[in-house]
Amino acid sequence: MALPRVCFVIPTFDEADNITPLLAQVLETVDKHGRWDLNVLVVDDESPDGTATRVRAFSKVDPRVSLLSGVRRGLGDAYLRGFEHAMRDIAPDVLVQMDADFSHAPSDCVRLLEALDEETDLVIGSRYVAGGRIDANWGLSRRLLSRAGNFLARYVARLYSVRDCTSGFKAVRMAVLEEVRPLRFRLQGYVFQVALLHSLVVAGARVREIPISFRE
Ligand SMILES: Nc1nc2c(ncn2[C@@H]2O[C@H](COP(=O)(O)OP(=O)(O)O)[C@@H](O)[C@H]2O)c(=O)[nH]1
Ligand SMILES: [Mg+2]
Repeated sequence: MALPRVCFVIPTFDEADNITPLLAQVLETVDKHGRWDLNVLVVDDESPDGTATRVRAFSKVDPRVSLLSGVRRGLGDAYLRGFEHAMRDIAPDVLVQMDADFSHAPSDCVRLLEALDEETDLVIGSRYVAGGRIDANWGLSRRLLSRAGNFLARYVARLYSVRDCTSGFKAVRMAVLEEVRPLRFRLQGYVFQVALLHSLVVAGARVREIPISFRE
């Protein structure tokens, strides 16, 4: 039987120092399990620090990594371009969102994928369930913003049952993402995550959260 095809969509802006070690670690840790047919799409918005050059160099050595370059129109726009491109060119069974700056640990990738079982359509890497952590470097204002965003999402957008509505570390079944296509909202960071989650929940996605360690 063919392995489930997974595509990581990783947005980058000025991540030249992070992207090579991040790609290497994600590929290594996921490959070790041999349970997924892995692909990575980096969505870079003409980062002035030359992130794209690093990604191109990596993809010459490992063609499972590819690059989508575009003009900078915010994080939400980068994700949507990435999702559409991945669906068209890679046609994965599962799509994963992950940051490039090591906020999301490559060592958490396997648990994220494993949690996407038969009863689950969307796995959220969550800072706000038991066992979830945020490192001490995350300043008070960032913590408050994150808490406030989650409060609004949970009680205003009626996503009560989800603890971390603004997480950018998720694995979603393509079949469910297809249900909510085409996504048209062009929103920034946190709000994009809430809008995407809201669409998926309204479409009937069965959600599960797993604890992660979030690093600044
Ligand atoms: N393609 C693209 N990536 C972005 C943009 N802004 C941020 N990113 C990337 O998105 C991820 C999360 O961004 P970051 O600034 O760390 O968000 P924060 O951790 O919530 O402050 C990182 O991998 C960034 O490099 C953007 O405008 N375009
Ligand atoms: Mg970050």
